[in-house]
Amino acid sequence: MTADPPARSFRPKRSRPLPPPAAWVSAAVYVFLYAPLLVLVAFSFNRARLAARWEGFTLAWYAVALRDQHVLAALRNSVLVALATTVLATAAGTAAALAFHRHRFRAQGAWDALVVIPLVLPEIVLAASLVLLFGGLGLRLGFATVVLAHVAFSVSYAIVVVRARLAGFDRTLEEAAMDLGASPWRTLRHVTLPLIAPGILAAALLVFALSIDDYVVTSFVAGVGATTLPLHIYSMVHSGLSPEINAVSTLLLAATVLLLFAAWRLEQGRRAREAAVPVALGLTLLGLPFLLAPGAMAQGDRQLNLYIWSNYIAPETVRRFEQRVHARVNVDFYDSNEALLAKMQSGRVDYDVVCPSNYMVQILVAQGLLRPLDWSVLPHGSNLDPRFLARSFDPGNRYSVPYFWGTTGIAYRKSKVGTVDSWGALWDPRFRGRILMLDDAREVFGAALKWKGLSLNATDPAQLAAAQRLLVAQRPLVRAYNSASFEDVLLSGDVWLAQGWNGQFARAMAQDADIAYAIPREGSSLFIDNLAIPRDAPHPDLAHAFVDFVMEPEIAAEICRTMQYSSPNRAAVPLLPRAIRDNPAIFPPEEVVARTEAIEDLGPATVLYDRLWTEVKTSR
Ligand code: N2P
Repeated sequence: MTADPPARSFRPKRSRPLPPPAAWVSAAVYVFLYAPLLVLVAFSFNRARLAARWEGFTLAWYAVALRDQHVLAALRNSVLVALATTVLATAAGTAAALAFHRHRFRAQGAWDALVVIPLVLPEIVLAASLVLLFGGLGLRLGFATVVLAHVAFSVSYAIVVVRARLAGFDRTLEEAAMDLGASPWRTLRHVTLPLIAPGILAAALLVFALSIDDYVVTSFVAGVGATTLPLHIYSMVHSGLSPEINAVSTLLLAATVLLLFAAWRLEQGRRAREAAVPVALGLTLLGLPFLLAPGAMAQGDRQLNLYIWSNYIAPETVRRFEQRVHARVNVDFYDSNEALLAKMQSGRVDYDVVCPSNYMVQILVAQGLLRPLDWSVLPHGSNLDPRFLARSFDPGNRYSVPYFWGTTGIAYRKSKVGTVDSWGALWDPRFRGRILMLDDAREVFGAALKWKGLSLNATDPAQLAAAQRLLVAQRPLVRAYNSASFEDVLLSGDVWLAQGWNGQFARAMAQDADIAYAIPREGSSLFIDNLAIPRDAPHPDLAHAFVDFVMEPEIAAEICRTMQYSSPNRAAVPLLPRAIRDNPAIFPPEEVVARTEAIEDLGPATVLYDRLWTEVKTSR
């Protein structure tokens, strides 16, 4: 008889206190690991709308989150995906672990390695390969692909955990059962499985926790209607940080911690009963969406899937449309035309309305990815300003209607940099580490080209090489390349000069008088971003209804007022407050517009831009 099971014999008998320096370092590591989470939890109880300052305790954000149908639907999707993943991955993992335990395969070492590689494989690689695989198989991205992908990345964990349990398993018990006449199946059911049950349960809980909060893989394989909570939280971040996100994140955190705690107890060899309380609590938290919104899934039959630039539509506008047509709107966001193109080219997404910029309309049309509009159901099109119609990228507006237009320029902190009127300011070494550039090949090259008096549609390799040299030289000055929240980084004071798009800067200026916006004297880019309907849109009628809706003067005015990009809707302009109508950052005077240039589709030269841009970003 041995006193200790082998797994425990490594443990020191008594715990000895750490020597002080080690204790300090350990403490610092724990603070580093957990301080952000504690801040998030604390701020989920903060009364203030803008999370930065403590203004007193409230539970209101939890109430807001638990009433938000979108949050509940996303949470419900997450739970369903995690449950399905848990069942599949745990079953497959257990079977594999048993096979490994019973048989020695030829080249066993290689098989062992193949099982653990997915644990260390960069998630992004797995994500990209799954998209390719699903595309090749002709699978439509949705709930099923998310589950398959989650099984793919979590099954290894299940195998490893169950195998660990099997390592201490006494095979003679199985042999005894068989000697006494039990069939292999009976032996499995009555001897093997009960003995390794804690391991299986631990594996199941781990798989559940991994699946419920996965972002990277899910974002690749989700498609419309399968938005999970992590994806939804990320999209909420795009339309402005709110304490509601902290509340939802805290709930998710609590559920995950409880389940992991239960898994850990089981792994320690505790009996299943001892893990019951944390499991029950964790599952109750995750069950909230089913209790609170029993109908959330069912109302999915009439829905519109909108894929649009971040900071381009306010939640209240979306809600207004939902109420008007009694349908649900799923909104996903992107921050570059190229991201939109990649999604559309994957060919298996169900978006009904998208928002490409001028040159991207042309590319999408050329690739046959857009559906001609039915102008007979777009009566409010007459409100549009003819200056933005019939442009070269879509001469007869067969495929697109202008939604916003605007400029790319520089916003800056006056108190730190004085006045700015040239792209050259973004190369000023005095502002090292205080400069932000868009994360956008065409815009960033555009800035360098314009600064040197060239066209931002240059295709001459020598000119592009010169622009690349400038950008490589600028790289050490650049704090970040960011197309999503460039105005926030300016507001926070981390950055003093930012290249970016006018609307978000106009909103920042309204919050902080020290911020100014300049369209450099060398000229800049002008964009017209348009609504269009993808060729395979599943709900073209609702899509047309939405496109017409946003062209109504009141709605167009609301969109312009809330997002502060420039409206191409002639009838909306008089409805805007003076502060917006007369703001030159939003509606620049004619002479400024005259020195802008639109980004155009450059055909084959695009590849050159992509290559040069990747080199800039990876240069040191
Ligand atoms: C909105 C970005 C504006 C789009 N986040 C520029 N085409």
